[in-house]
Amino acid sequence: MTGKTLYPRLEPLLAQIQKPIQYVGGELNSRVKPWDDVAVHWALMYPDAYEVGLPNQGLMILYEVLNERPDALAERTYAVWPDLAALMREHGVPQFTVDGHRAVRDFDLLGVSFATELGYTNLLEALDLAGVPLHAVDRDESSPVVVAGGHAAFNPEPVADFVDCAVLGDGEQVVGDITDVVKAWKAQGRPGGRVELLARLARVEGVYVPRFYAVSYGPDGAIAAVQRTRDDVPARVAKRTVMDLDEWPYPKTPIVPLAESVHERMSVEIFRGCTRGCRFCQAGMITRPVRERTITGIGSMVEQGLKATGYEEVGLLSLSSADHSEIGQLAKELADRYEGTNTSLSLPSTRVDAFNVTLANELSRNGRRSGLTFAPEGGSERIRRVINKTVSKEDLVRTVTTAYANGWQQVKLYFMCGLPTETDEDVLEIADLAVEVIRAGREASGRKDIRCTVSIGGFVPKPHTPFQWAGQASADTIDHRLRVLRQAINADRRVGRSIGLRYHDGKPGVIEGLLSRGDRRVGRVIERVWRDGGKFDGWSEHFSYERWTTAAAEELAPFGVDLDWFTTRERTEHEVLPWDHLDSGLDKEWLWEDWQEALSEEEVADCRWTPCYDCGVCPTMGTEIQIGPTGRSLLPLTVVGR
Ligand code: B12
Ligand code: SF4
Repeated sequence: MTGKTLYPRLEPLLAQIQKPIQYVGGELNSRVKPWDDVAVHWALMYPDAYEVGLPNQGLMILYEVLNERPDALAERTYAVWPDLAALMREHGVPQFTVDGHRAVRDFDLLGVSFATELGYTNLLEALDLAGVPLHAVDRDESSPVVVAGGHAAFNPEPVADFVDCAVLGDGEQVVGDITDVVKAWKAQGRPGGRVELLARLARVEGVYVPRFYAVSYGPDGAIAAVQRTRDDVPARVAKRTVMDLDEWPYPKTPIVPLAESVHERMSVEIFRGCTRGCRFCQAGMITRPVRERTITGIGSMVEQGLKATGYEEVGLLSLSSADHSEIGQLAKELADRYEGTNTSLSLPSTRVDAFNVTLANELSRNGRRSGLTFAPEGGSERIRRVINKTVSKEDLVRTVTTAYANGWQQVKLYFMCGLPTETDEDVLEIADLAVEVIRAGREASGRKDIRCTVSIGGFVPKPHTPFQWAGQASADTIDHRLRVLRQAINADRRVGRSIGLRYHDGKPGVIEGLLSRGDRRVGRVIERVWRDGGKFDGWSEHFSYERWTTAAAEELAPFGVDLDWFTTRERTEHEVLPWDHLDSGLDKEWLWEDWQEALSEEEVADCRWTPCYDCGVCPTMGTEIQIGPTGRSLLPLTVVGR
């Protein structure tokens, strides 16, 4: 019987593993609906451990949207740690959902959220544990339709062999459309089998079915063409965009994790999209245009969410939260409303801007002023012009100093290393900056115990950004620059001991680069790595660079390409990119111009406040920038439990 609980078989295994709590389900606000009451069953997977996957905002939204439908149910599944996976294989227990502990292979659909490409091997592991054939073409009607979504799905080509569909863009509406198609096909007695179902899904806006598109390659190894193999599917697949966020106030009842997780607070997304135009930022590019939630909408989500969860901290999230047109008023009114209660408010990392310190001060009225995070991203003013994140050194030091003077003890600064055109000197300026920040901060605050943490990530060029043509810096280059930076920071011990340096070596970034800009040929590398034992590639203790380089060398050789070809090679203007048939709305010509402007260190403005500069998104997608101020207010205030 499908949909039956596996818990009696799973429970004895839980006693033998670490952190069993993550597999038991039953969290506050989680749901288990009766299997036979609904027509369509979704399993939703975040392909990483529970502690990372549970707080994922995207899946939490889809879980609720689907479970609100009377004709559908959705349950969650996460990547299983190797200790339990081994026992599951030994005892024949398949991949299961944590809600009803039902077998994933019993569901009609398996939706997988790819926020990062490093989750690909975990998809293969889950499919194998589930007893679902790895390759989409080998699946029959008894297997769920595997649907990829999330930002990485904007280039799903490396996993094209393993997924049945990829969904581009916002998921709130499209999951409903997919549910309708599956429901109708089942009610009609499954006409035409799996292929007909996939053909119907391929006609849903935003849904890409890779098997209906054939890729050919030229003698230089680059793609010659991507052509559809059926007339009834679109030549290019366009992304979905939800235009009125107030109509989608999800999650209304966020799930509260049972075990420790990376994000133990409630999150309210205050707007979606970003037009700041940071050239490295895929999230900003593919989620255009900006769509704000109104201040009243945010107020009621905060209130309802706190009531539903019992959380005492609310994060006001977006890609650049201080840019909400009414953020000042919002911060003040929320701080007023929750003053004297246990509820604290926070913003995620912000741009370097004195206004943001004022905002953080306002929001922290109820809490401690422990840490503030800024993301200048580039060490020198020159490189910040290249990436279009312009802030002068003086402004940066002034802003951070203001934070220390206002009682913040710890400031975290995010940077990237390996950016296009970068030299050692650009990276060494990070050390100068950090030293100056500490010196000025000590002076302004009169304290010696202030700290600055410099956190550095290797830059990975991403599809649908102006840097999609860039050659990625090699692991050796990254490691060399990090080494000279560390030496420079440690050069002056009196200041250096107040500066923390956090970084990863350059190797995982190279593999992320392969998976980000790869094409279908990279699928063989992923499969080989998984067969050789690779999984949890986002975790340094599980990641093996050698496993990836060996697999890449062997699996790509027959095609005459290699790891460098996909990563450190700069692309030419007219090369067919693996994702050209997937439409994020951005004009390829505009992206190229922006890439050229990056190289000549020219900046581009934010179209929220300046005239449209024709990136292409709004006319192509029928969307528009949607910002306030609305002039509305959060008032009247509700007094909440003091
Ligand atoms: C903005 C952002 C943040 C912001 C805000 C988070 C937020 N809004 O949820 C802040 C700064 C707070 C943040 C913090 C952290 N983040 Co963060 N964050 C992001 C980022 C850039 C975008 C997330 C986002 O906008 N979410 C908004 C939701 C609504 O959008 P969404 O998830 O894309 O989902 C929509 C669609 O994509 C689609 N969709 C998604 N999945 C699916 C699946 C199907 C089947 C379908 C049909 C549709 C669909 O529908 C959804 C609704 O429209 C992602 C990278 C990325 N590419 O997604 C990293 C990312 C998720 N973060 C990451 C990390 C590590 C963190 C931190 C742990 C960092 C830290 N050490 O503190 C914390 C923890 C926060 C947490 N886990 O909740 C990692 C996760 C790594 C992993 N192993 O999976 C990512 C992938 C970045 C990275 N490459 O490393 N983050
Ligand atoms: S089309 Fe114009 S207004 Fe719309 S996101 Fe692009 S630049 Fe901005």
